[in-house]
Amino acid sequence: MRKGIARGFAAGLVGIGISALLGAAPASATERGEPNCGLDRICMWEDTEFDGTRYVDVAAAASDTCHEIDWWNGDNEISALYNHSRTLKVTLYANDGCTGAPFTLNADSLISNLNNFGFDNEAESFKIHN
Ligand SMILES: [Ca+2]
Ligand SMILES: [Ca+2]
Ligand SMILES: [Ca+2]
Repeated sequence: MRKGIARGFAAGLVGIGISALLGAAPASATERGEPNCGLDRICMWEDTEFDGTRYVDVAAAASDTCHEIDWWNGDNEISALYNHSRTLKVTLYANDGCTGAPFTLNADSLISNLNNFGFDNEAESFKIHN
């Protein structure tokens, strides 16, 4: 479900302000440090570079369960994710109920900008599996 543009616009302004404070030079991954996501957990963020609201922070356990991303707090907003499981994969789905286009992330992997994979602000549900 698509939500209001005003909210996204406001978040964008906040992002610009933070970037300005940090200076012009983009920080490397090591300078920024690890995204804030515990071992054996799967985390997803509203904004690129693991920024904004961390809408998803769940324990990694393999199952057929479809995990819903909340329709207001996360659907079609996820822009970065960290699969901090050493062994399990995560598959995002473009629609609710683990339907629609899938996107799978391998174990122990992270993506700072889902736009690079054509999946920015698309995910609405996910599965954790082997
Ligand atoms: Ca987003
Ligand atoms: Ca979607
Ligand atoms: Ca959802």
